[in-house]
Amino acid sequence: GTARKERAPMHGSSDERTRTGMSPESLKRAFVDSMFYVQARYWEVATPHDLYMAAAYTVRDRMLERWIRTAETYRKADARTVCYLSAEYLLGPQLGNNLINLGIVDSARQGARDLGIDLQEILDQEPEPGLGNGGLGRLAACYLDSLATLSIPAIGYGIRYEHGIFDQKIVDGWQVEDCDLWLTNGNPWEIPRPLLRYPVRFGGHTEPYTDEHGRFRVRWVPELDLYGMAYDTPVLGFGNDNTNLLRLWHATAGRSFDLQAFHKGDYYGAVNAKVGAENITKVLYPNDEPEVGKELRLKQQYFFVSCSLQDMVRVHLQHAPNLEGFHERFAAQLNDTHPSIAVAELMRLCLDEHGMDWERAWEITRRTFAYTNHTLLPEALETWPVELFGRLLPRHLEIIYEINARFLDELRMRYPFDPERVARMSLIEEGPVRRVRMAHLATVGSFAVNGVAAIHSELVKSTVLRDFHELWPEKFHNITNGVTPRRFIQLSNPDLCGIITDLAGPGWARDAENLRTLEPHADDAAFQQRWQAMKRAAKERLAARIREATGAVVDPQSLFDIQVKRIHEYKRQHLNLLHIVALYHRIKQGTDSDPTPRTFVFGGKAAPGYFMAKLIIKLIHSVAEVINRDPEVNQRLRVVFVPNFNVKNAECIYPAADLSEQISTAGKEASGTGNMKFSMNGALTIGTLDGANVEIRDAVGHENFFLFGLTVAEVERTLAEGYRPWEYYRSHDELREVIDLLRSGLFSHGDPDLFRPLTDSLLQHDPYLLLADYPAYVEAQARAGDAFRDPAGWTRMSILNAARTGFFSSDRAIREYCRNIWQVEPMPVSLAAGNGSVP
Ligand code: NBG
Repeated sequence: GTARKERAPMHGSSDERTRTGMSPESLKRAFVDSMFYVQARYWEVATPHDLYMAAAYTVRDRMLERWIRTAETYRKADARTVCYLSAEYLLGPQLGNNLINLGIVDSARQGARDLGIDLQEILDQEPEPGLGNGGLGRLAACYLDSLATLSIPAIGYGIRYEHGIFDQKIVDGWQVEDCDLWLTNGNPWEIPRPLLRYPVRFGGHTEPYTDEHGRFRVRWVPELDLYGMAYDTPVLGFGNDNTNLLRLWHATAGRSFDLQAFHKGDYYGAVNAKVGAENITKVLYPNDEPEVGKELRLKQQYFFVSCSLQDMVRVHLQHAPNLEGFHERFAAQLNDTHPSIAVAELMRLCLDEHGMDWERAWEITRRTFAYTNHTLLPEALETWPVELFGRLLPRHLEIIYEINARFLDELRMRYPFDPERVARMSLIEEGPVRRVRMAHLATVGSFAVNGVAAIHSELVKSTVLRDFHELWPEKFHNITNGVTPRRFIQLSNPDLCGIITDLAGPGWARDAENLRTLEPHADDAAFQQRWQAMKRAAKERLAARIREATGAVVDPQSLFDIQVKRIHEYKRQHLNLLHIVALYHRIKQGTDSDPTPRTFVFGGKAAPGYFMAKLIIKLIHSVAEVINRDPEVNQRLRVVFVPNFNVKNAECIYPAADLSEQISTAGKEASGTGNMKFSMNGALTIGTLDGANVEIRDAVGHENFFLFGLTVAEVERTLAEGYRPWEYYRSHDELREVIDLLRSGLFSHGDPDLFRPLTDSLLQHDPYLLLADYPAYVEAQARAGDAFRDPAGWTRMSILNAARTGFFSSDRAIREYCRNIWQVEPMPVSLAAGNGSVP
């Protein structure tokens, strides 16, 4: 009834601008329309999910003209395009972000209010599109946002996982994984393209033959083929009209193999093969630092890379007669080694499918790709057993052998007396199990290699790719990571956004250097009050969320000391715990000298097969249980674990932090990006000289950062000299008491064995040097606690942190990629230039 009346007026209008207008009135009408025509619901029975879907379709309609104009503009201009190849995109909820980028948050809120709906309730309905593990996937999502905002022609290519990163439940203090179901209720942001499909082949063998020109060629006779189908999602820029494309591939069964099986009468066998094909895009591998050797993972990698390159080839051939010039049309960024099989696949396409000769194919390939390294951890560097590789991708293994043979010839010529170096640089690792080294393939097949923070890029050059740096010094770059201020300030922290808007005007988020306008106010009492109120409100919101999620009550006046990130021994959540137990111990002993009340917040997922990480989660809960229940302690200390840390939860956490824990062992965290999100929202950092912490500290000022711990050089020296953690335990009384408490059963209902694997590892090996860094960490924590008791001093430091972190905007990072690596120019899209009608 009401729905119909609401809808009536707009049918009188013939103007498309009205149909997709941005006023509260137009939005309202379109929303009611979507409820009717897309959701097929009437008002009285609409569920909250229906409201969300109707809102999402309303917003999506408003994105399409920009999207289509953008595609048209890029195509007409024949623009050089960035292709970002990434196995992960941790997008986070879309609705709120799209409202911001369209500039219609206020209109939407007003329209919703007129209909008696709270916009926030609609936003809360959106499931998390968790197509990534952590920093690497979230970085890809920030980069898509910046590429669109900077008007750079770009396509994100990836995998449409049916199940993204698992949902984390906590049962009795242990992590339990639950299947992620983000697609079950439909995904309004994607547009399926059933006709945009490419065949992808696996297995079989290769055969030599002579082509019609009498040239030697190789034909791949695969055993299995399937299809990749495109699902497209628009990516809006902020403050411009550019809207880029995120194209994710979904696997469906091919035809040839199952026809055979059907003909043989093996019906179930045929159906099974189909199911097997579709498994490829079923689930994201839940390890942030990849687990090597998993066959399905290699299939996923090749699958999405092959679809993406075939798509790029199709586009290229719309403008050109052959693959000459492919590298001029595209710059393809390899987001870590996951897509590095692209080097062999582009060679295969050039050689086998387009009849090119080797030299030319190699030239084009090497000028197309650039590679970003995201980790130095030896266990995370991807290698594939040659046997597995050859079984799945026989033609690619041949091509890799040929690339390697030519490369090694070059090396032998250059280093005639250094066969060890030649062996070190080979694409193939020799040994009982021979393996393909994907980082070497990516490095050899790319025109540029970059690390993700200054210190990390130096370490890439001096450690994992040292020989390659000596050979090609000019190939190596640093591009320090960045994060988008749209999602991580404007969307997450509306009060901070209000403060900056008052100083710098609306649209400040197009240039994060506008944050500097905060700086002159750092000591202004009235401004400080406003700042404190902003923090306070964010802390209250988080406190409410914590209560809802865990039942725990925390005091927003206390120092919020937060560590949220994947759980990993190198990230040292257990070092944080050692400090917490030390504070507990002091209070119980009556020797406490730091009366600052603190709330310790943890969040993060552990890889399902990573026992130590899961034990750390259990220990957090166990320590929390003892501390939070003890009236002698819980006035001063509280410990909480926020379950299921993801982008959605993160948006509520970063603004509420006073202190950001960035305490990895120096040399282990490539960059970190949470560190940037915290600092931009006015948290102070307690951290080591690792990853981007180094640059954050330089940017915000050393006096506004709590530094502690061994440097990379000191870590190396300590290990080289034969590190004996036991000696730190013996000689440091408090450290010994803390570890003994963990071993006493106090935190495990009397069971002294529960946390033994952790304490044993610390006392026997301690590969991440927690004990060596413990005294310095506790001392830095004491400084932080003292500083917090001076609100004006703390607030000043908080303001300066936010004011000086504009450098860590992903816009800056993307500008550097454009200039130093991709050589690509902006191509602004103007809606006004079109005739304004839908084509
Ligand atoms: C991660 C690093 C982080 C870094 C992100 C983004 C992998 C392999 N690496 O330190 O651990 O911030 O990449 O660059 O996920």
